[in-house]
Amino acid sequence: MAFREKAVVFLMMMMMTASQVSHAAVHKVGDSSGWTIIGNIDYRKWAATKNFQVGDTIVFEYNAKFHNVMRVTHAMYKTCNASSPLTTMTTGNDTIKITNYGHHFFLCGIPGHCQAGQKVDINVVKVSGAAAAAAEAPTPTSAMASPVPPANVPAPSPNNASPLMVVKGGVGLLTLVMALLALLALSTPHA
Ligand SMILES: [Cu+2]
Repeated sequence: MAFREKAVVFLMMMMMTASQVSHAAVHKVGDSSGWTIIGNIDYRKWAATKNFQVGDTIVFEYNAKFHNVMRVTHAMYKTCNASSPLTTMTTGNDTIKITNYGHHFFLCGIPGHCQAGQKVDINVVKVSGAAAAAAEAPTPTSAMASPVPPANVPAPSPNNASPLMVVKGGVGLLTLVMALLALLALSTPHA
């Protein structure tokens, strides 16, 4: 593997690490109010203020005597149909880990509650550009195990392909910084 390719792999690993860190958010439905019909909480508004990502966790906190959480289809969500939910949760502190993009519809199955507004549409929007590519790329396990070239490989010479080529037509300062970091990390063992 050429030095430049190693730099690219390393760069992608760093970007994935960065995106994983920033993705692991926990969203409590209704914030401090939780999952309820008291106070006419606008869960549509609540959801609109959030940036849901794959890997995030959704928490429904409520009094299990009065409410539950049903995951339903879009049609059921629209009509508040609680007759055949995809899943039903009843602990009062239910967590759902988002594993895929798209809409995730939930409602309270207690009669009248969904009609009163106890329903939420968690829309996980696909992120665009480099972040998405990094997030979706398979984990390079072997590269992760040994990102440093073997000792018998000559150290990269100054006229070797520069990682700066990687960011040609680039995606900004962050990428440039990461490329430089990757270069540093790759060259250090040979210094
Ligand atoms: Cu309810």
